Amino acid sequence: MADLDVVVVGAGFTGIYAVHALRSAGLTVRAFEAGDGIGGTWFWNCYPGARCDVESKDYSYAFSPELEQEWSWSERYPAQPEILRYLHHVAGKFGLWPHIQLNTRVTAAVWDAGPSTWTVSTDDGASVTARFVVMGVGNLSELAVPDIPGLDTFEGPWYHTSRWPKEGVDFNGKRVGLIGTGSTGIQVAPEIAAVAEHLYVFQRTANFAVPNRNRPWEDAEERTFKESYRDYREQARKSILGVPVAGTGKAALETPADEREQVYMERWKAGGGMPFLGAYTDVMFVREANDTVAEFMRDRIRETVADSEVAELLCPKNFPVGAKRLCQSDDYYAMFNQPNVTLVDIRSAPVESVYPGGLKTAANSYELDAIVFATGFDAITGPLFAIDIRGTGGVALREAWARGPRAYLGVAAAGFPNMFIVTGPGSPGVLSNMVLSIEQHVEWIRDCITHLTGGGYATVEADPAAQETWMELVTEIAYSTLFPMADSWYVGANIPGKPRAFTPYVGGVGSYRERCDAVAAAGYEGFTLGPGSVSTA
Ligand code: NA7
Repeated sequence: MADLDVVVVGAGFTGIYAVHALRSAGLTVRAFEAGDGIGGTWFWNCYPGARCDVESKDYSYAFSPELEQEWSWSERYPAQPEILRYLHHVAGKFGLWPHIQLNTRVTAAVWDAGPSTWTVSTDDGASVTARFVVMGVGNLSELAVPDIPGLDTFEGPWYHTSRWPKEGVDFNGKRVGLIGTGSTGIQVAPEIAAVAEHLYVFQRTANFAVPNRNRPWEDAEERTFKESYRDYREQARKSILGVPVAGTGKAALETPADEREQVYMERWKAGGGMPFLGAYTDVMFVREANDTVAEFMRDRIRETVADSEVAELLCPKNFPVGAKRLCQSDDYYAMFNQPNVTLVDIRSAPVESVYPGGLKTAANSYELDAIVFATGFDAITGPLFAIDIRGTGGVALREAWARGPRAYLGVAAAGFPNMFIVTGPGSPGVLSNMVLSIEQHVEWIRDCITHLTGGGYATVEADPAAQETWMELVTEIAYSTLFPMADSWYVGANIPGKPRAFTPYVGGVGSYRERCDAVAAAGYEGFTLGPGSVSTA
């Protein structure tokens, strides 16, 4: 006997849809959410300038044509508050609030083979049992703050962008140090520079950033687009990254340089990152082809930033475009022309310590009133390891994955029956349009549970051999591309001591969906289904 059919961990895009989809399939469900609001990533990352780098028409649920038609996005790229409003609308429209428990952090999930249930414990001291657990913990929810000597002595406030005070921060007249120049740092920097007396940007690695060309979404444009939304979603489902991208169909290296330059310039003027990665067939496969994009982007930096030394320091040189998340900003590079902004190279002169009045690098000291860490996350595995997950025989997930994460189809780990991971390692997840991938996973999980219940099965577990074969395929595809060729959170390089592993499936969300569907059609090939049934209260 179990209290519930399914416990969902998290109430971001995954948890919200999982509650709806699983309840619609007749299951009893409860989602636990650590925050005091829904939204997951978009609840926590409320720093100024936070904005999605996938267009709003793509970064939205496709499961309900009615929702799709009734909701209006105001901008091409949605800002964090608007995404939250959207998720609130979804939760209200589909009656999900009663099934989401806020302010409750899941601390442990333990499999009990006897009754075939999970016991899920929460930080309020309570626990529930469930037939299934769906991990919707997000890939970027376990924040990383560098261990800098003396940080505890700093007299001013310091912030991590993903735990931004809800009431906001007033940097007016302040000297602010920003550490981190990834997607987040590049978004928050111009916002701080607009008000601060001085902004010091401490850069360890320069990143590529392309313009958003963000703009309001006009009513007429929206109306026309929405007429063919269904067809558009279908194209997205069959695409590589989960967003339809028009490529030239040609190889960059077989295209005359002037023609290539024209294609890149058109894409630069149109804005967005994915059109660059998909412009030519060889961009993410051949370094020399990728270099043509990289050099184009470096030229744009050089023509934007007035001080040539600063411009050169801002030019990424050591990794292919796209191997780190391609950042997007309309004003980051131009910001360095402001007199109140200084770029500090902490690659050549690393940060040594923080002292009460500021920060010291190997070359200089900087008097600061506040420090902002945009230093990212212990990605993908961090949020799962933060929960004491124990599968068959009491084995901890963090032990099972000590040498790197493994999951069959990126959705289920051998040794952890009846536990599903949404957009986990081995799935397109973080290298795709997350909302599209989340929906695909949730629907696959719903269908799997329905199949089990209907077929008189109590358990489903990934076979170790199928899992190994899958992860080998994931690795083989990854290493035929340039995606793993950077020290990024994609490979865990940002966390000291973390085993290096590139686990996203980069073969395309279309082919991934086909593989998942084929596994289901073959009676969940590669999974062992255990007989029995578990009743719920
Ligand atoms: P990222 O992309 O992991 O960026 C983190 C940044 O912080 C990056 O520039 C890092 O430099 C820098 N960093 C991290 N640790 C340190 C230390 N110890 N010292 C100096 N600099 C450091 O995180 P974001 O939040 O920007 O973006 C995460 C994802 O959110 C993004 O990819 C999108 O998918 C949305 P490094 O490059 O490691 O040298």
